[in-house]
Amino acid sequence: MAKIKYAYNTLVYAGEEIEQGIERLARFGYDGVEFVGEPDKMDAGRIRESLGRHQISASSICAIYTPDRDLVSSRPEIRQNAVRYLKSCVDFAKTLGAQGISVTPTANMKIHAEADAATEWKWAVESLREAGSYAGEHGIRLAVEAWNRYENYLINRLEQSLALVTDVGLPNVGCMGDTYHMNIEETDMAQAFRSVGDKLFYVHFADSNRAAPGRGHIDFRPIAQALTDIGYEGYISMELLPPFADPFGGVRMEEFYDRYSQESIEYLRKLFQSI
Ligand code: LER
Ligand code: MN
Repeated sequence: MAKIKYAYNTLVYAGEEIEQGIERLARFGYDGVEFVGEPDKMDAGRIRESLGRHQISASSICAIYTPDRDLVSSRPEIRQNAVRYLKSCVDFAKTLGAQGISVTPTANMKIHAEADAATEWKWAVESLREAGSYAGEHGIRLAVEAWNRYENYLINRLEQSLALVTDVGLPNVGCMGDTYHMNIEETDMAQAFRSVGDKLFYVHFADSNRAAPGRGHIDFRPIAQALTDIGYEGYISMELLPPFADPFGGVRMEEFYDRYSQESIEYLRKLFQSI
């Protein structure tokens, strides 16, 4: 049985002190905590101390790509700003002891290209190579996450993530799948995970409606089987978000705190034990 580790993206724990989220995840038996990538707004030293106290690790940094942090902007200063931002996330990850950072070339919710496909691809490769080299020097991995077509136009499926990762050509730059997006974009989610193989660095789990696994209509069994078969030993991080058009608006919904945190890990432990 593959040694899967479980994490939870604290992005959804809006409106509470980060220590509360760390304590909750440790209490429910999670291995890791995923942190929002806003290093300037967070006290890394305090978080590190809290992680130590609760004996839980930092799994990854969920980088936030605003329009001025766009790795494939047509404006070189914006691409540079995005690389600078990623480097600051590398420093943040290192302080917390996190292994990696999620990456999406293009800003969140950007659905139109600014140049022809070949030019944008070149910008993506260049930006990722620069950020990836810096990350590599610090022992941090970058995971290129595919997002659905309504949130992003460049990388929608794992095969595109793998193509970009191959062109970047750095050992610490790999792929990342999120079952919410994959349910929209992939023909066969389990097969998509298999085809990435050992280049799979990180995984987000959510059901079809972005609620806790088991509360929508995704069949997680073939996915768990695929992850087991490819020997995936990284984190599965729950990234659960409210059922709104703007899920990142910070709306507080009670079930996403204790209830979904507990339910998700119980559901997945039972599933992986049965594989
Ligand atoms: C965006 O939809 C996503 O899946 C996240 O991992 C980043 O916030
Ligand atoms: Mn995700």
